[in-house]
Amino acid sequence: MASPRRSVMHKVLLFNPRSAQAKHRIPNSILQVGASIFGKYEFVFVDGNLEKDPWPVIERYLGSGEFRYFGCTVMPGPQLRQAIPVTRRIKAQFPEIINIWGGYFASNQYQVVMESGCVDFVIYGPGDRAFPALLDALENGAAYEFIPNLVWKTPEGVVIKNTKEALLDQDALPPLPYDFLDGFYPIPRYLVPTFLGRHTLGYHSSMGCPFKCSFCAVVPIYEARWRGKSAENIYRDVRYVKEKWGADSVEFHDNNFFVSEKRVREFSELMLHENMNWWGEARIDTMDQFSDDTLALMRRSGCRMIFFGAETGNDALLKQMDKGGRQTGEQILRFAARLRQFDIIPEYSFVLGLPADTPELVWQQIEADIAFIKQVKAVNPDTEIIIYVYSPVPTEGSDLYERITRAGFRFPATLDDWLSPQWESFDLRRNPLTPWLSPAMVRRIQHFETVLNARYPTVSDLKLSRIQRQAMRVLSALRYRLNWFAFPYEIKALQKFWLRYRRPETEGF
Ligand code: B12
Repeated sequence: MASPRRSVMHKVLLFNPRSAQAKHRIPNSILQVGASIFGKYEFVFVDGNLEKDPWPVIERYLGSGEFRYFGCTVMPGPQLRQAIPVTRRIKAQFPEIINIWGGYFASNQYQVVMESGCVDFVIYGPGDRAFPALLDALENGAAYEFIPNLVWKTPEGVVIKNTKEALLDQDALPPLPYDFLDGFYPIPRYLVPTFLGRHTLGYHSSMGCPFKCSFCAVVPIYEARWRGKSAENIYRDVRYVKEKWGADSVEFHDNNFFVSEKRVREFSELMLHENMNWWGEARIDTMDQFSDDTLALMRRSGCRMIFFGAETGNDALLKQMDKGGRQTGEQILRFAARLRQFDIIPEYSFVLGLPADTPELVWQQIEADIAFIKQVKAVNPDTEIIIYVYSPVPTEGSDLYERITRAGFRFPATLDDWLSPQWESFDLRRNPLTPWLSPAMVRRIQHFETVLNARYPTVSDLKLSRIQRQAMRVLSALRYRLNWFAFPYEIKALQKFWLRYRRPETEGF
């Protein structure tokens, strides 16, 4: 196993809590945080996804007396189920250990995290410079008050958020320590079968997003900033994992992989002869500006499917969501048809159940969104549809945030409240604790989704045979045509007992 340089300094444990997913992607968050201290601090990785119970492993490491720092990445939802109890237990059993959290949940909810009494520091946003700077300061007893992207607490208990640093040049970041991770968890275990291939690599090539959609968790952290690695650097990493461990396809986990047409073209050209399928997330209005030539090149280079936040067909709502004022319902439909010509599958995600002034207006919008989704399917039946029930994120200052606060929405007041079953499903965007949505509205959305998914079974479910797909299609045809979605028990029963159907929106990707 390759090992970072020995040092007399204290060691660091980097933990990726379990996410409720059947297939375990490479833990890019702690991989990149590890890169930031590689060669400077000794550290170990613990991946909750690949440990039956991570506690004995963590306890053994921390019990050795060599460690002083516990770094944990946290996104909302299932990861909290391990992140909170493990961090609390460390505080109780190893009070000398300094607990540091990072990632989207820690960044957006830093106040409750810092008030929990078990987390000592939060890095909000990128940790590439902040994390080593914090460790250096703690090792040397130096001041950390001016380290950008750091949240800390005064001895009086006041939570202080330092300034935000500019996004770093992503090509200047240290290389990702794949070989080092491989010494803990063999990389092939992370190369999972997907619609794209048998050994799919998850890769993250850029930070942030240049847009300010008012419902999106990326906005409070990145404030419309974006920086990406060059096409050559991405290609170099992809090739490395392909050559060494047999990756045959790539999922790009960037918030927005397709910000720069130039970068996409360069990358596509490099990938032309690799025989690897790939997938990423984009914006419709941005990609609609791409030339036909670029779209054709992307497809030739292996781009099979692209995820887009379509959100809704209602132009006024799109505007309220701050979708840059450029995306329109007409464009969403036209673009679905355009991608069909290039044999690239659009994966459109919709957010249903946004607040409105009266319950009637909320209902009207839900019905309009359902009708619009059916229109998309009519224009391009291959479009994959992903439906989310709207879950607020703390985008203070946006119209939408004002509106939901007025409607009585509040985030949990303590860290442990996030562990309650209602809040966990809130994070999964299934059962929002949002006062403007009645249970009947949520049911209508969910029942429509069941019928839609049966009428058009997702191509990304590898387990479904042709006959199974056909059975679902036939069973749901009438309901779909007549908009008769209520209580689709016969479809549910078929999915549960015969097909063990996969829900793309909760399993992710
Ligand atoms: C990969 C991923 C997943 C994977 C997790 C795989 C794994 N490793 O275990 C899976 C598919 C399981 C997943 C699930 C969910 N995810 Co997710 N996921 C992502 C995604 C696409 C990439 C995360 C990543 O690897 N980033 C790469 C690293 C390098 O970036 P980073 O995490 O930001 O790390 C940097 C900093 O944050 C910081 N940092 C991070 N961790 C730490 C730790 C320490 C100690 C320090 C110091 C610093 C630090 O430093 C890093 C380097 O600069 C992000 C979006 C994104 N592009 O980041 C969404 C994202 C984090 N997910 C999100 C959500 C909501 C979910 C779900 C809860 C819901 C859903 N339906 O998607 C589900 C949970 C369901 C489940 N089944 O578990 C949201 C979070 C929104 C929010 N409110 O905060 C995001 C932002 C997507 C979005 N735009 O909505 N996800």
